[in-house]
Amino acid sequence: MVSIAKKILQDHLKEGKYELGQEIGIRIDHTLTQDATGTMCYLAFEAMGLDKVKTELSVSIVDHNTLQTDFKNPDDHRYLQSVAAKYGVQFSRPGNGICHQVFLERFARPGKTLIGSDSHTPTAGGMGAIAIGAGGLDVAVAMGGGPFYLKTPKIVGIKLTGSLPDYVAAKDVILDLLRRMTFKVGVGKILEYYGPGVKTLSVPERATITNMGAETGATTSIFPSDEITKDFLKWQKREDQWVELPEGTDSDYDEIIEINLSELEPLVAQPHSPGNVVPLSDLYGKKVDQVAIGSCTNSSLKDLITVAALLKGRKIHQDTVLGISPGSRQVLMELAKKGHLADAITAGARILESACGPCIGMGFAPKTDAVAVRTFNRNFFGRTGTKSANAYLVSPEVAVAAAVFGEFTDPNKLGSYPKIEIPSEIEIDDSMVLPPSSKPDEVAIVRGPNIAPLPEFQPLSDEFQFKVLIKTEDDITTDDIMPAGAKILPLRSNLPEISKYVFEQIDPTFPDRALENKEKGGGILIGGDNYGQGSSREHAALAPMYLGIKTVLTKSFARIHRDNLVNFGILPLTFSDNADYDKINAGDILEIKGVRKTLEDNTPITIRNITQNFDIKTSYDFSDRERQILLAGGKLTYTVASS
Ligand code: MIC
Ligand code: SF4
Repeated sequence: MVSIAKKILQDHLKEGKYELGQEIGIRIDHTLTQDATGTMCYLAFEAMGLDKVKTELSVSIVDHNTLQTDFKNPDDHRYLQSVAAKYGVQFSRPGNGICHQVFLERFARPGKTLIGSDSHTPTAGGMGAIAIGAGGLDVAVAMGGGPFYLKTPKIVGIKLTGSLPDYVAAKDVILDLLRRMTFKVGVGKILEYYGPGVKTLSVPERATITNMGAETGATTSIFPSDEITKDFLKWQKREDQWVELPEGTDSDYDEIIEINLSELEPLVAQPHSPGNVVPLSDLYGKKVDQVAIGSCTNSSLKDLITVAALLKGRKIHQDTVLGISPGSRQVLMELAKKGHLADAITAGARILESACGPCIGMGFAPKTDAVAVRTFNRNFFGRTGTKSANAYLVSPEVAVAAAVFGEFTDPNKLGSYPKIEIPSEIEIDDSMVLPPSSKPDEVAIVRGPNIAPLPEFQPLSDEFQFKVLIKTEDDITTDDIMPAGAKILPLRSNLPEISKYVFEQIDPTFPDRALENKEKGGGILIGGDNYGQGSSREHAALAPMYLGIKTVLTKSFARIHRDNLVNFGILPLTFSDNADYDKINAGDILEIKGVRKTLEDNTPITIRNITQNFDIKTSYDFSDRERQILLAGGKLTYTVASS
């Protein structure tokens, strides 16, 4: 037998040889976009000049930019709606829910391949799909029928045994894995779950685990498709879409990690990293100012019925505020119909929109120096919208206990674990998903003033002399490079404007310094390990490109960001000898000569430090295709030229 992941990848193989570490191109069945990355993605799709998407299914979901404090968000929504209608894309309107939750409920199918312009696309792995997060440009190319390229991954078997004790949740499974793997160890791997513990987990629980698998750096995570998957699909009135994907056995995996669910305890990821995991008991008694429940990790009907059941008959602590964002309109409607919403509101919860909301700093920011407890997947510095706040990531059960008692505490204090009842039948109402137009020629694309055109892409120059504009530490996130939040996120469709905020939280002088230097040859960024971890936002590559950044030289890169840099014609290079990292100073002038020929010959690039007079040897692992993309000045020029 082979693992499920290998079987799906091999069934979809279009290019390359399935050999560990070798680049393969796979056929993509489904695509997903959200609005904050979607506008750039569809601008790129438009530039490709095609009439219609070529995938089996493409869905555009509006869930990030929903605050609508002025015209910008609704301009984006209208643009996305018109583009979807014209090019054959399903459009999930604002209010319909968070992209991954909506996709899981209404679209995900076992055995399919999905790429999405959001790093938590692996949520659909809970349904047995190979679901991978990517940059918007990669998604645009896949919508145009092009393959998606990745290195043949290692398949790691995560063997689940036992069953979860009361008050220990699916969230604790992935937090445990993060604690063990330390985040970023998943790079180049697919995490595939198997073993007797699998059948104790519902599809939404599996999806919580695959969702946050993104934080390990893994390419994706996947569960088998079994009777439980079939029941979930039946519940969603999509039973005909079920196919069985039987779980693998020990010998199918390159590596095995065993988790005994019965031995787990509630866990917490402390600031400012999802990998900074400790037992909840270490934090007992610590005061909590804010609790937020929701996000694509923990906002399913099961999660929120549990939350409501725990809140029923109680009041939240007077020093703690509680916000709940249901994952989808379907979840919200069911909560409302069955009285769960009333239980939560009576307890003092504030019901927020079915959208990303506080997870990406779009409202509900905590107070100064707050301890914010969240059921989300990321707690990066500044992401709550309040720089001095400290965010902790927990399960919904632990979050409720914190809201009720005003401190981190043992959720058993809430009494015996509630027996919850998930309605056996729910109403399926897809009226907030607009199908594409039957008369696409008549659809005009609506471009409000917030939709700026894509920048021009130039072929790679042969020689650069550039300045080190910033030297960063390890684990720089794409939130550090291109922050989100209520002020900056609405600028996602306007590159010149959003570029003014690059590295805002680390060095607000960066954009001006970069622009000043742009005409003099541009800049180079120096980074440590795992540079660009986190979100898939290609603005973390596009905006630096706009500011004249030509090269990023680091100890190592996170996968999606590295690919985004290549896609926008910025050279992602790594140090051959990490000792050189220490020698370089911000402000140094560096030089690369004859880079086109070096890339064509696939030989190492040497950078001269002119200021300090020494050579820096660098490495890269570009495939032939990636070298062509870089030489062409990015993937869009490359794709248009080669189609
Ligand atoms: C995130 O959780 O960081 C985001 C916001 O969903 C991003 C996408 C984006 O930046 O638009 C992601 O996860 O890829
Ligand atoms: Fe939205 Fe947060 Fe999920 Fe990103 S992680 S898709 S911001 S809910």
